[in-house]
Amino acid sequence: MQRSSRRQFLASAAATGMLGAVPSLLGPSRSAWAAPATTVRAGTRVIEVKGRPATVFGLTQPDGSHGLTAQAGQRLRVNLENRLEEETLIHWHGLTPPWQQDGVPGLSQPPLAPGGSYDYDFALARPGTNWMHSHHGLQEQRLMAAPLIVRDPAEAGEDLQEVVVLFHDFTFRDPDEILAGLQGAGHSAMAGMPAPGMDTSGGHGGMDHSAMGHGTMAAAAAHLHDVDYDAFLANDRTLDDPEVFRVERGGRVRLRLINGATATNFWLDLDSLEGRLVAVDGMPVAPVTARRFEFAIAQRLDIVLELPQSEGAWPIFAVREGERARTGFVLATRDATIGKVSAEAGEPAAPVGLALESRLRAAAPLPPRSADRRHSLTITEASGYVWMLNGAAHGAHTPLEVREGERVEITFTDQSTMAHPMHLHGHHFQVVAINGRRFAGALRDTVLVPSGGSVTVAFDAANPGKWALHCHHLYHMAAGMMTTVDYHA
Ligand SMILES: [Cu+2]
Repeated sequence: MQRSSRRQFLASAAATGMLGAVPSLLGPSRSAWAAPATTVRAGTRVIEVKGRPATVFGLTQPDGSHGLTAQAGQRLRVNLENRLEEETLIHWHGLTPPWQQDGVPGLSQPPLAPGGSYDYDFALARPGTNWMHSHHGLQEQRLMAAPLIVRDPAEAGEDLQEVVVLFHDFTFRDPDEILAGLQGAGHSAMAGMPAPGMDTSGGHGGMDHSAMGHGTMAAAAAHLHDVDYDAFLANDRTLDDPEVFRVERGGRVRLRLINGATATNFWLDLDSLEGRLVAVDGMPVAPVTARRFEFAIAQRLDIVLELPQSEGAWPIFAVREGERARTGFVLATRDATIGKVSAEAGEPAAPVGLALESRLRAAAPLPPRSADRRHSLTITEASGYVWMLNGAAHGAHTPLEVREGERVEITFTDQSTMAHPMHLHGHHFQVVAINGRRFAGALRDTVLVPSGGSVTVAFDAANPGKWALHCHHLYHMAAGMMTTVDYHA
């Protein structure tokens, strides 16, 4: 893009209300989805964070709306335009397209050159709260991420207000410098801790495995964060100026929540309200009622609220694990007074683990069947900020062998000092064991594997292609933590 046209784009972005106060992330509902294709522009936007302007990326339709809404049973037809001065490529997280349209550079298709465009066209098999984000470099850190909501036509008549919120961890720093700092300084957050395994070839070097198999975290060695942030965002806003969704007294609300953070696990905190968790990663679960929900990187939570029959304002928070820092938004009736909400919780949030995961049960589990094939993936780290699966960084990895039609199980065993949100593309897996204890857990696409723990997932190999399987912590993925599942029809 020419510099002048970029300036015009920013000016028009400002004119259409994209500076700071976006009333809603999603445009009007698109009942006439069939034709023509929707244009989505990968471009830049200016948002305001803590009183400072910040140029970030965005995935914006020509009418200014950020993100997409579609209908299950129809086709996703998108013309993706690259309006940046660098390459990009967008992954439809939670959808199961043909693998050539999955948006992973170098695996599904080449990255999209500046000024170029790609047409995507595939069937939307199921409804769900999903998202789309860059899978190129570290662009996701600069907010190349937006909601991708697939509505269920069967729910169209329901008296249920939809509230869509994408959470993010924000930094004014250059993500490339953050990664270089992590690689150059070793694990700065781990100073004073026992050295992790130094054996880059095997994955059994030097780690103390004493916590394995006991269902406990490797608490002494585990750490929660390796990147510091300037702010945490909910639909681009902080709690200094949160988005306010107007709701009806006694109304029913479906929260569609997306953890779009690159390196932050949150606790979703309903504060004074109780909510019914009805889906994770867009896939229905037997409802779980609670006030607080573990919410790992890249996961989604669909929570139904029955609001009180009174005027009121109800803040909803996402608290960074291990810290008091939080972001959020507010539900408020028309005449309610909205007070100031602190960006700090009263006390630090606990680490995010698998307490919720172990309670989840898929509403429609996989048919019972013994595994035709079992893979194990051991997670290790090496000095210089190298993160590996089975002792190999991406590029040196061996693709996991699978044949079409098989029931496949993968056991992730985490021998590193951090938890890792593991994401499989092109499929939904069922969580079937935690630390060796079997159960018929949730169907989803991203599961957290805690330090010192193990998680087994099962899936049916019904979507042949070349699929990424990786840690969704952006810097871990960039530092090697990705392998592939590759099979043919
Ligand atoms: Cu990771």
